[in-house]
Amino acid sequence: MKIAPKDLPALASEVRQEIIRTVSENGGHIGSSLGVVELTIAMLRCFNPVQDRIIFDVGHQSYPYKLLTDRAGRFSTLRLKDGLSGFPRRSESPCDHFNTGHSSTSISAALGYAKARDLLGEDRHVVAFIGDASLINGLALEALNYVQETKTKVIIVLNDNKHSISNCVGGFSTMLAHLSASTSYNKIKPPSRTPAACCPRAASCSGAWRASTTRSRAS
Ligand SMILES: Cc1ncc(C[n+]2csc(CCOP(=O)(O)OP(=O)(O)O)c2C)c(N)n1
Repeated sequence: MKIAPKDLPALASEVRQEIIRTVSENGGHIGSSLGVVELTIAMLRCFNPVQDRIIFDVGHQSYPYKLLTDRAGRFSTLRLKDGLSGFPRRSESPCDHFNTGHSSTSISAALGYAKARDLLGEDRHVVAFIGDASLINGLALEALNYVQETKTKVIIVLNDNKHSISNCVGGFSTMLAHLSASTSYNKIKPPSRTPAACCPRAASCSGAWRASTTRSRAS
């Protein structure tokens, strides 16, 4: 089942409530996950989380992804013994492709997955999902430099929320601020606001969420 575009705000609200409810009980990273609910929904409507490789940087922002892929029924066990991890874990789901926790590793990991895909002749997208603070560390910059060199297709989704542990500072942060205020960026922004509505792909992740929450609430 694929959720209609008009129902997506309600879905985002349900996801947020579930995260707040669970983190209030179990603790965890709340702001980073609440900040990427719509972005995660949009990603899951554009990419197939099993077939494609979505790689979260740090992974502290992956709670909406866990809920919307196959873990809504187990979400109340987040960060409990034998429960769901607070970070992506391959052992937890076929939708998690890279175990994380440290920052700035996603682009180099994505490059590895993309190279493997090309060598094996596979057809899948490889996506690094990275925050603006993680992007400016050495490992991420080296990988960025190498992406251009290899000509391998890697999609980088930058979550530029201007925050790390505190406000982001420095040249990169200023450059991104200028970019987001530029005329050319603001020309392409309005149409890109509706990717969730226009992307036809999307494994029925939002459907998986509805089905599993219904199950877990019934039991
Ligand atoms: C190597 C390493 N250094 C420091 C941290 C601690 N840390 C966790 S999240 C974070 C900031 C992440 O900020 P950003 O990439 O902008 O993501 P956001 O929280 O905004 O989603 C840091 C420094 C870490 N996980 N790994």
